[in-house]
Amino acid sequence: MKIGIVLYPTFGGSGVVATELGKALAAKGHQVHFITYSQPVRLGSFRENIFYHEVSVSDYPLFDFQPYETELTSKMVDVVRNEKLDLLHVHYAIPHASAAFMAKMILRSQGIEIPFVTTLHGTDITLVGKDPSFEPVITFCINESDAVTAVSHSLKEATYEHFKVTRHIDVIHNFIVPNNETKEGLNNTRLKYALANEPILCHISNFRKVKRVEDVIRIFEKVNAELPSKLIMVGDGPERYSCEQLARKLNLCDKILFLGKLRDTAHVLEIADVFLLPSETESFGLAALEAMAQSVPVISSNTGGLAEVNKHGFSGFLSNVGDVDDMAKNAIALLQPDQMMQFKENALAQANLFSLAAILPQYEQIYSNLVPKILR
Ligand code: GMT
Repeated sequence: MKIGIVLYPTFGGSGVVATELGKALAAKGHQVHFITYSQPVRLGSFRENIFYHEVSVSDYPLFDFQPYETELTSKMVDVVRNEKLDLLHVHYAIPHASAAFMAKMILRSQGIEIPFVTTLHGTDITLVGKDPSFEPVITFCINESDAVTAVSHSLKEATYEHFKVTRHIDVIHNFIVPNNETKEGLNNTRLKYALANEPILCHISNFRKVKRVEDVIRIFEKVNAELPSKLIMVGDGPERYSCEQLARKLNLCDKILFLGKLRDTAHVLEIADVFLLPSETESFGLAALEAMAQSVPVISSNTGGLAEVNKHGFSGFLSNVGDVDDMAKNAIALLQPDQMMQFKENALAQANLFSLAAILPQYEQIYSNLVPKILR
């Protein structure tokens, strides 16, 4: 099948899922055309069956705001027509689903029928999408998509709750990509970041308000007071500065490392003992799943879809949003030597439920329902 994938190319979870999905589809023999404004962070090097079409946004002086959605729509029309795509799969509703609808209508006027699948990732519904100014467009595009998927049951429910959506939504969870690298030299790397007996706590995000990164520091302060440890912070965003200031104020600078953005987080996770994700809302929590896939148990809030990923008392613990005391208490409990190995094993077992092998056929099934003649 020839599939166009429209995505945000950044470090955000929706871009990661879309890119890894495209790579996996290409490895299975589908032809995949990524359409976005810069090269997706996780795309990596040259691979068979993968094509990348860049949307360039013109800088015409008349516009105070460049019309990205229009340029994206034109690029979708061009790629569908010239590469003879069978289907478009757009990740994140705004503005990808509305651009896909417009592209579909333009192509129909030219005698080309193209179905499009919309995957809802979270903030397009829970934060941005709830803004009343977006509501009519989002509702319309979801209802007009040929298929819609949400990354958790919780997100599906939130979509029905906040929008006048009447159509069916399939739930397809985020997934992990198998990592076959050997973990040689792990102890040496670990010793560069922490003393032999010091646990390493870790947080990875885009440092937006929704991630409650200051809670990460507060939790760490409490854990460190009882169990001397280290905290590794990965990522960057609007809240990083205030977070660094808090670390200085609490006199924890020699205990907390801010590494900034990393393309590949697996190597950091390999040396971590606990992953902290105290988000205000989280439709799924791909970062938590990626941690568990490296055998790192998760201390998280119990919001959104996190309970579908992190199992309380098994792969980690869940607490109410903002309850840093409970999160610290739970982190200390699972860092006890008699508990830690079990939680690490459980975390990996839980992550394996979301394997690529289990999730990929669910997307392929949706595609084949829309483009039956290709697969049958
Ligand atoms: O986490 C973010 O802020 C990025 C955001 C995105 O859209 O790129 O992530 C969302 O999509 C991920 C992939 O489906 C989910 O795993 C994240 O939970 C979700 N983020 C939120 O709901 C805050």
